[in-house]
Amino acid sequence: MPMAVVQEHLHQEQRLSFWRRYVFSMDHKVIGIQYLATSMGMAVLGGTLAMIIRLALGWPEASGVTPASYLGTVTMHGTIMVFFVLSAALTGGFGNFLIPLQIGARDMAYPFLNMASYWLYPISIAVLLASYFVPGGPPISGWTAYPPLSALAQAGSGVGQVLWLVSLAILILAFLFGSLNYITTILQLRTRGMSLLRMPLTSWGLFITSILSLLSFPVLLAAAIMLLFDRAGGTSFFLPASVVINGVQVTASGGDPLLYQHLFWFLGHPEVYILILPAMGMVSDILANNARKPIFGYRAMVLSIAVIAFLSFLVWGHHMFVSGMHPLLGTAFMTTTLFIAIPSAIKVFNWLATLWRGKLRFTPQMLFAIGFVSLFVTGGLTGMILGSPALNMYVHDTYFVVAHFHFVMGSASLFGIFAGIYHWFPKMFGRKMNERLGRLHFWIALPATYATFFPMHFAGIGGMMRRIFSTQFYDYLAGFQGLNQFVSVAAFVMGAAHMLFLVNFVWSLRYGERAEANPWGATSLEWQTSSPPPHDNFEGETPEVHRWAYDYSVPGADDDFVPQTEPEAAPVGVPGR
Ligand code: HEM
Ligand SMILES: [Cu+2]
Repeated sequence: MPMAVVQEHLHQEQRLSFWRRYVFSMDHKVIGIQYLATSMGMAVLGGTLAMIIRLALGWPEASGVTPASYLGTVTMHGTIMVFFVLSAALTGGFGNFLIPLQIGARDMAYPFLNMASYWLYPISIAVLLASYFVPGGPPISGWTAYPPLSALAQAGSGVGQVLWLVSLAILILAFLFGSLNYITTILQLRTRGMSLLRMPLTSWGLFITSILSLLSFPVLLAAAIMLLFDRAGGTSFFLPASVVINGVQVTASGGDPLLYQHLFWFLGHPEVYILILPAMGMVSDILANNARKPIFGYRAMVLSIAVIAFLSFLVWGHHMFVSGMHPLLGTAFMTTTLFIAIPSAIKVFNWLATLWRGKLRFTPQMLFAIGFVSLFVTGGLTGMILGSPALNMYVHDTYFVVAHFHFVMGSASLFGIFAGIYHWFPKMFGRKMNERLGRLHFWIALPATYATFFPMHFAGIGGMMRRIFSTQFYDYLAGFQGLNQFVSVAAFVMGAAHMLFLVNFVWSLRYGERAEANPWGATSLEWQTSSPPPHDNFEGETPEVHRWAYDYSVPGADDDFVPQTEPEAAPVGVPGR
């Protein structure tokens, strides 16, 4: 863009009304913060539901929860956490805020589409929450919405399930708009010198995630629309010819509920990686920055993100081992599933090698990034057990699975988000978060997270199934009451720790220590502009890139980091980067 045009653009921006600047903004930074703030609100809601679940499992009579309301609570908790908190915060929040800044662009490729993407999100929230106010209340079929339960009004809740499906369809559109934008922006708008293999791993994680979203979410969209037809339009894509509900036979022209499971998990498994790859990228950058060392094995990191993404399309059947699948097919899905352990292990090895003999700085973001690695490993190990059909049969649909995915997805991704917020808060708001409170948050949250989710493995091996309201209905589970009460108390402590984070966030917005442009001594482009950055990110002229993003502690350099904008004459850490 010629200078005159830029000036004119900036001038126009200054004239924009409050509404166009902060509410219906097309600035990727504002949209990123809007996504983040909204997802934090949803996290409070999803967290409150989690506390209700734990209250019911610990003290069923005293909690006031009924079996029917319990199922609604579990469904809303899972749906909110997976789609409305983790997906929205990672791709909507960090994706928007960071991608243009890290690749040296002035904004996204399609700013209007970006604004539309954000505004679909609160609309989908409104539709979802409306299910609390309709006859029959919220849906009860879980975050996976398996038919026939979700397809038959006789079996589940009423309008609530329809609202759930509509809400998800709207949210998927929002995510599709976002992914299209991110992919185009990364492919087309990188600044001079920013080759793909010079991009920070955060941008790589977000880039590959966008490709995953674009290829997998449409499948769920199709499944949701077909399910909507089954439920409200008289079709029977997923309805068996005959089911008996409460002693009454319900007939349909005959479809296949298993078809839905295939469609769901064809999205569902990539979705779990949609929630972990951006966190992996951010954690890589935060570890390198706080160890003052280049990331170990950059190319291997990029490659393993890509391989994980590719394999994630070939493993969905591991969610369906017990659905009557042919043993040979089960073996095939086992093989692809266990293959994912290889790139995952490469990443873990590289993170540890990055820390090895670094000058470690234990900032809150560093602690949460290390916590992420720990939680990912703990959850990944049980993934290997679940990926083997012979072992899976025994623990499928028990609390063992709940433990697995709360470690690997729930907690690890959440820790990645915390690390990201502590790290990029100064860039977003021009102030730092309180470090002491941040460290306290971590040192309560990590042990509480382990205390909450680790014992669930034992409950699962003992046969406690998912989504049951109380262990008291089954003699063989009665012995698990103590364990469940322990878990509930740990969960309350964990919830309280995260409240500390919220207090810190809000307090720091006003009273946090003022941050300069580059408070962490970081190399990537977003740190080479003011905090917060101006409307066009780089004051008219986009920066030129001369090296990769990991020149930390380069021998012979004046400082212990060399920004990506520094010309070649300065020492280069790894030649050719
Ligand atoms: C080494 C990597 C992994 C392996 C081998 C693995 C394997 C499995 C298997 C076999 C199941 C099905 C268990 C059953 O229902 O009987 C499962 C469930 C699950 N996994 Fe993983 N997993 C891995 C990593 C991940 C990651 C990275 C995430 C998320 C970020 C994740 C999230 C989930 C979720 C959400 C479920 C349960 C879904 C449900 O039934 O509601 N997994 N995993
Ligand atoms: Cu999976």
